[in-house]
Amino acid sequence: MSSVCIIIPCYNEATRLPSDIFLAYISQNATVNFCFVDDGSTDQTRTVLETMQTRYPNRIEALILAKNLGKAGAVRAGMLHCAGQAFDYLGFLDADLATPLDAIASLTAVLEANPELDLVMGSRIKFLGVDIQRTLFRHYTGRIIATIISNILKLPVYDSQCGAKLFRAAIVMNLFQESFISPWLFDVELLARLSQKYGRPGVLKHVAEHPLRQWIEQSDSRISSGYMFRMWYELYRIQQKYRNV
Ligand SMILES: Nc1nc2c(ncn2[C@@H]2O[C@H](COP(=O)(O)OP(=O)(O)O)[C@@H](O)[C@H]2O)c(=O)[nH]1
Ligand SMILES: [Mg+2]
Repeated sequence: MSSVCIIIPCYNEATRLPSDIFLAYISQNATVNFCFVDDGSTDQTRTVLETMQTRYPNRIEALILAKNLGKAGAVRAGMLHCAGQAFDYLGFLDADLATPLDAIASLTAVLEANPELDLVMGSRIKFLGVDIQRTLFRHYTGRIIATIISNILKLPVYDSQCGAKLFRAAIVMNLFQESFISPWLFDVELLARLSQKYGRPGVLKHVAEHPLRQWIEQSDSRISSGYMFRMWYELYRIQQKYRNV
């Protein structure tokens, strides 16, 4: 059976993190492990994570960062930390479980069934039969940003920013080696790095999107409204850095 480790970046998640759901999931899914990364939180996140770790010391790790690095830095630290361990697949999900944990099995199944794929990304596509809940504002802004990103990358990617991604472990060390320009748009950089590695359209054989069955946006986002302005500058810098891809 393939083993999976999921990185959960956590910034001031002490009251929001659904520990019970994680612990119940661990008890029912023998092949899935978690690495929670405390991203320099100023609340009790560290205690919450270490308490979970004591319940399943072999299956849950709490990686504590002294300084706040932002989501990209926290995910990168967790991925690099786990890349040397004996997992088949490494991925990440948001701490608020906007993507429920049962997505792990469906994303794993996609990589298992398609040996040429290095990355499967959850995609929040709203259609009949799935449960994608986002405010109208976040839906529209998200769709505009995603479309611009798709054009910058020159890839037909629908939802680069979805916080649910699973990688074949062998690719992780290389892909996450260099630090990211942007704390929130690192997914764009990951796709640009894969384009660099495989060329375009070669990358299309190695990355797939998979529609999520459920995504329930949690209202208390940790992204500040001021970031909406900074984001455009970061996108510009990413475009400049990877312009020869
Ligand atoms: N805002 C924020 N979130 C971080 C940071 N580091 C890690 N995260 C995690 O990034 C994930 C996504 O955050 P969230 O507020 O749910 O973002 P959103 O749902 O995309 O608006 C959560 O698991 C956070 O705990 C950070 O420095 N700031
Ligand atoms: Mg969220």
